[in-house]
Amino acid sequence: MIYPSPCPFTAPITPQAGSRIRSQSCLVSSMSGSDHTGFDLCWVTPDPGTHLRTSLSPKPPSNACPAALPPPLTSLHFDPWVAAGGPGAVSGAVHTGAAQALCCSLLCSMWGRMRLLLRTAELCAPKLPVTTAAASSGSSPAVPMGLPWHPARWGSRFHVPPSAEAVARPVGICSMMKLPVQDSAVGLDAAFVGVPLDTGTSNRPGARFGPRQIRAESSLLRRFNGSTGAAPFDSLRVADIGDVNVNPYNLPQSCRLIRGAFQDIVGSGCVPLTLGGDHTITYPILQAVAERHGPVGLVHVDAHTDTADRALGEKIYHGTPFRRCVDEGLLDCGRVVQIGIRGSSYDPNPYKYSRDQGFRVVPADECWMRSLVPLMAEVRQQMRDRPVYISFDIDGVDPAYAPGTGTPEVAGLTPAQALEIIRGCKGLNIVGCDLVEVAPMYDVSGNTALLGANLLFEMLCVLPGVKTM
Ligand SMILES: [Mn+2]
Repeated sequence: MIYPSPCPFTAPITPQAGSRIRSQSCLVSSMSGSDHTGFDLCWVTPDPGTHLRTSLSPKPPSNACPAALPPPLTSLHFDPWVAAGGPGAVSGAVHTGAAQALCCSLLCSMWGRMRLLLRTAELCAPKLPVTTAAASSGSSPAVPMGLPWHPARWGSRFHVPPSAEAVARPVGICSMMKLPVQDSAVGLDAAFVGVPLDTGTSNRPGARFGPRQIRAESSLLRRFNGSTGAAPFDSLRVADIGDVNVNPYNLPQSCRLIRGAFQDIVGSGCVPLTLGGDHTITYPILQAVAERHGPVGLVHVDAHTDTADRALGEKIYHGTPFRRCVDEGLLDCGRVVQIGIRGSSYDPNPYKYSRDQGFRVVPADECWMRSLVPLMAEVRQQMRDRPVYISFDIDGVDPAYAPGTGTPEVAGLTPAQALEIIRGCKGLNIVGCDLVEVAPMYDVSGNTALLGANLLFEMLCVLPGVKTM
């Protein structure tokens, strides 16, 4: 519901501005630096189910307010669905397409006015049913322009990404596939979760921004996998559960935080699909996964084996996760395959450690100009029906396709081979997946993050229980 200009900030904004500004808004604090008035808001958009309660409500930690923000640009939108449906957690809701309106003093001074308007919004919120045609066809319901939308299931029993036939692509909170955001994995079969940590990076940093960029590019993804027929959102309850609150100043502590977060996720019976982050994060994730499932098989796609013992005296960084996993007995070593390995090395026999553990190492040059479908048939035999984890380092793919990463190596896999690998995992007992090492700033095209988003969707499509239409 769009109110006619209750404030003087009415200049139009471009459709793309919203997600970009949201991405940058992590820098903004909760308190106005000038009058120290707190606010308690939830940023919402009027599309179904995509509201974000956890990141800004209740009050986020605060320090300074940015000194100067560009001029605010938008009119106010109120979403009566959130106002009516979530007043316990959210005392009000406001959508501004522009986080310039996050200019704290502006919000603080406007808050009384907003509350008044929200009460009005609650009173006049209409109920919009999903149409019968939509429920039977799976297509999007017709939604009258200018009215708020209720959280429709788009014909499924579960959460479904909104179709761009009814909700414009740039509309909505920037969650993975614009799925609803929840603050825990309870009740979910699978969850997208970000781990924005890159303190373990050895070369170019930046993977801490991977989750945000992957989410942004994922707005292009649609609900069905047209190639395989997979219908994950008609099969599983899926949501985005936000990010692990890592400490970029303290890598060991971050590992403990990640382990704890994933103990909760897998403990609730949910399969995590993780948006990295550098590859360090797979070590604490596998600690939590193995705690529940026992030593797991591993399908590991990467340019590097990530089995170094230490660097500069440190045993934890993004070159060591699988050595640490072996040390702690987290892997069923006869059921580990490493695909796409290549590049120069410090050791004349760089795969010796892996092979001594019983891993199968498939160097990239054995994959060149071949279909990997036969390889994956062998991998399925190797994995049998026991628990398997998929860890996909985007640098396994050639830097021509995925330049946005920290340690690129030439002559890697193609995106088509990456799809063959993941689709070849269908039928395996997959208990978790990650997609790591996307560092968006080295790829102005966004293609690396777009590929990462697609690979995560493909992982979702091969999870146990996903039906084929
Ligand atoms: Mn790696």
